[in-house]
Amino acid sequence: MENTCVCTSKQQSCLQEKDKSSKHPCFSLAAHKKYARMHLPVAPACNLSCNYCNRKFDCPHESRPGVSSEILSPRQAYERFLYVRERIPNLSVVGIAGPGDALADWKNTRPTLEMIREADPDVAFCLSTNGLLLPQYANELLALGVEHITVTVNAVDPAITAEIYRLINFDGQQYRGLEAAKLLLHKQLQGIGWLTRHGAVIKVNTVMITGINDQHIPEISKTMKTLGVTISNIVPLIPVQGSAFANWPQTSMPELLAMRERCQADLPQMRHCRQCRADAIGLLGEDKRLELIGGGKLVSAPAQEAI
Ligand code: CLF
Ligand code: SF4
Repeated sequence: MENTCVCTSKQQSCLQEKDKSSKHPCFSLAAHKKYARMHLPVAPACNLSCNYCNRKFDCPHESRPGVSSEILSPRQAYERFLYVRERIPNLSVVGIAGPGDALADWKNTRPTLEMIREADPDVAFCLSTNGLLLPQYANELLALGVEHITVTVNAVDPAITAEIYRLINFDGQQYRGLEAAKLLLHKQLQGIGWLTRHGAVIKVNTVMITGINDQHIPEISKTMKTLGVTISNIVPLIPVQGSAFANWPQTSMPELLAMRERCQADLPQMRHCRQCRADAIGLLGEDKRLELIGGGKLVSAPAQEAI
């Protein structure tokens, strides 16, 4: 059996999880050179304002900042999937990774996945989110067959969370400061715990921000372990022009590697993330999008009105 990245557990639940992830290029190190994923950029809206984000670009949680993406309608995304599936036989995963938040744009994410599932019962679904709406959609996600979910958790202490997010838009209201941080954290923990208990495979992304959450990351790993998270992906802060952290120091590779080593005892670490675009297609790090689709219509993801 091909196994997930680093876990060597022989427990039944873990073996089932390994099987689920055996063709997932992000959750399985062994799969990443064999199986391709495609992202469908159907979700431009977002309900948060992270201090490292400039909404002219993709969500940095699961994409490389600095490149604008085209936005597809659910129907266009479905057609793209059919087109790509014909040309990439080792396509194993369809992911929704923004360019905003997949759950904040559920009205687009859901029909996209529904149409694809109807045409293909086997392709795995994957989704990344900031987690604010996880409890709300967790049931539907599993019903649609989304078994791999990435949640960005940058802190488990609201005082630290509050330094990373400027504002949260939830249920028609805006929240700021500690109130916003507590709300986000509560929803993240609730959603992650529920999903792992119901069989989903969860990866937690953490943006390492020197001087804000860097010394706190081991605490995040410990908490995520207790919630049943499978793998951690610690990514560097990339200061993006126009964001609140534009002048913050970029996390260095040595700092990042040392932190992964430190957290490894609690959670397996992803080390092969390519911080790919919200419209990436192909093997990780070998994007086939231009070759298959051409330049496409490049547009900036619109900032959500309320933020
Ligand atoms: Fe896409 Fe993310 Fe699913 Fe992978 S990417 S939604 S888990 S299918 Fe993978 Fe790309 Fe890193 Fe993401 S290399 S940015 S971890
Ligand atoms: Fe930007 Fe929203 Fe992603 Fe935060 S969750 S980085 S605000 S797109």
